[in-house]
Amino acid sequence: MRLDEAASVESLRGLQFERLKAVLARAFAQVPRYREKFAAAGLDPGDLRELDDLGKFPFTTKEDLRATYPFGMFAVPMAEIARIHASSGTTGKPTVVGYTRSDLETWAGLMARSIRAAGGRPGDKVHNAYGYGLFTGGLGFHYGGEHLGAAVIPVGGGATARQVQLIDDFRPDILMATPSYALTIADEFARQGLDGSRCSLRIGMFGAEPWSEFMRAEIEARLGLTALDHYGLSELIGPGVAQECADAIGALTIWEDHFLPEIVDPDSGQVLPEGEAGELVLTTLTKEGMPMIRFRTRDLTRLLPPARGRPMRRMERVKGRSDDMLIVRGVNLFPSQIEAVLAREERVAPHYRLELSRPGRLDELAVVVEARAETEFQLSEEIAENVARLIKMLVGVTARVQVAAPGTIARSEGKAARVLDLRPKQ
Ligand code: DLL
Repeated sequence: MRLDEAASVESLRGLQFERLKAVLARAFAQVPRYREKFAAAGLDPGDLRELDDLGKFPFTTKEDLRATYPFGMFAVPMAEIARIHASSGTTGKPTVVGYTRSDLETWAGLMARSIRAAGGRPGDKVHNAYGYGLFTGGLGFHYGGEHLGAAVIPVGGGATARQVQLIDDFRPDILMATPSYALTIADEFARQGLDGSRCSLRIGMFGAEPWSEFMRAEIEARLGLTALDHYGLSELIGPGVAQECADAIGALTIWEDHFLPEIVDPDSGQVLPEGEAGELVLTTLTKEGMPMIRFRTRDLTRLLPPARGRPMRRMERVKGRSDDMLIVRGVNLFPSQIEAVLAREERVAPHYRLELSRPGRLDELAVVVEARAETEFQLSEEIAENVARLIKMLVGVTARVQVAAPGTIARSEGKAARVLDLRPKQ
């Protein structure tokens, strides 16, 4: 059964239930790890009598993938696996994911749907600056563009001067990149003496890392395009889970016919009522190669009602990951909160670095932020004081702020690394 976009909520829930029953049965029958975990919880797939029963089933975490490394979560024989991707974890072994041929088709279809929802059309030229290789971003967007009937330019990440030259010469309509790399490209336009805001790009599809309205405004102004958010993760499929649609800006529509979302309390794991903020938990409804049951994403967001005339719920922009949360002298802090504060000081650019140290007994937070090119150097002290005051007032932590010269903070070519935690490990 397929679902058209204007289907009712009831038919969507019906489809989800049918698919969920099948995926639980497949996971139980084919993956020993699921069988053991279900059994330990005293459950089998027959205990799913309605959608809400999913909450009784155990979570899957990165730990499960690590314990079964590399292929233990696959639900089909290797002969049926058509592609393997991996994401480099910050600790230990990478996370490995496998796709059947039919999974690859589903994925391309979801990416084509995302590009169309962003305003892309067959015949558009897309400049794909997501990294190709084991990372899911490059190939995920690539096949989605082809599936839609667009002309895909497989540039990949890096060699930024050449990216600008290609955009200038090939005149693409859509840019696909991490938001931090889109800013790096915008800077390179300026460095080459070109006006990025007059380039050919119409739409940007940005994701793979948290970003903010501040960055959206900056990217839109400097590249003259509409910047839309795209969310996904390797364990579930890669990119292709949720897309901010051009006609429903402000939240991302979750492709709920393929992924079932829940929001849980990150500490207790309790399912939270709709609308409350917490950790996103996702279940794949159609993946064959590697079904994921109640995967703890660690991403913090909330579920919102569907946009008018659509059945699929939306999610708020991801504010950060529960494991990215910094605790500075007991105060919880997300890098995105600092980014939001920087938006209030117009003399600084959205390039920053947070450095945490503990010279004595207490944590110290240093915020290094870049001045805009037109900011006068003599003002840096005054700007630093103002930013420190705003951080204290709005976030509640004391920070030492340093305003650096334009272009001095390392630029990203993929996912930005903005936090340097130099505190001794406990
Ligand atoms: O980053 C897949 C992807 C590629 C998504 C290209 C969007 C565009 P991973 O490398 O496994 O997969 O990283 C997944 O990145 O759990 C989030 O923490 C973060 N993330 C992804 N998209 C967003 C977003 C890809 N739009 C992890 N906003 C996820 C905030 C995001 N964080």
